[in-house]
Amino acid sequence: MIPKDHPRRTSLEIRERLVECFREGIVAEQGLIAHGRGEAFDYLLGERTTDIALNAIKAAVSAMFLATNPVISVNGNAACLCSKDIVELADLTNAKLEVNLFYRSKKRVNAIIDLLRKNNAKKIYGTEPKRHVAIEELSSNRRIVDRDGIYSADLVLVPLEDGDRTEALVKMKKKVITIDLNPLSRTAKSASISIIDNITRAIPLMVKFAREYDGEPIKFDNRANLEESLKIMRGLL
Ligand code: PTJ
Repeated sequence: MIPKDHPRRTSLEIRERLVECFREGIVAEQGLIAHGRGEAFDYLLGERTTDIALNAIKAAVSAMFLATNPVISVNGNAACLCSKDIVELADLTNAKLEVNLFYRSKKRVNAIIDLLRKNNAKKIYGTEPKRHVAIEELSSNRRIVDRDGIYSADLVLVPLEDGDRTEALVKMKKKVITIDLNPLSRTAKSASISIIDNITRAIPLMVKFAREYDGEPIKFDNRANLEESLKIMRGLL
């Protein structure tokens, strides 16, 4: 359908994949709209991983290795676009995988679990109601978390997130890493490490860096990271 020589082929293929995942019940309708917002910011970044994002990626991977109980929170868009690499990143960093949805339904949780399993995920948290606990500060469905997963984690990777939960997790004294193309979002501003990049580029790079990581902790200043990312966008404008 998309010509091989189309100059915007990668971007159009990502859209096709999201539509396919929407039809399979993995991505929420709203996930398609959220992606469109992301695309607009990606355009301003020049649709590439900037050096500043690469620094954030390295700091994030190092923090995951150094955490005691890291968890990767998986939503519809993340599962659709990066399941294989998410599972590999979890394996390499010894992180747990937890399905946590804003537009939660049992059907979508199951569709996402199936996709993760197809990509070799073993244990997946967030699926058994008897282990669910609520994050008190939150009123959205994201408040439902696994007591042995996000609830007890010291670090949570939350790609494509809404600001409320990031703020709540930070209040719970957890380190929060996000991947969000919008450096102005509440999520990006409140996270400990914000990777301002497209998840489709960021997660494979996290896997690559995790394979090479030498164990050295990496210092990181998120405020400077966001300012630099905005500067790059302003430059392109
Ligand atoms: O699967 P669910 O039910 O948990 O729902 C997932 C969505 C994404 C619909 C939900 O979390 C949502 O509504 O998110 P928001 O509040 O729209 O925030 C999504 C953020 O991710 C926005 O700041 C977008 O700019 C950003 N974003 C969208 N696509 C990408 C992205 N960031 C990185 N890579 C992308 N491909």
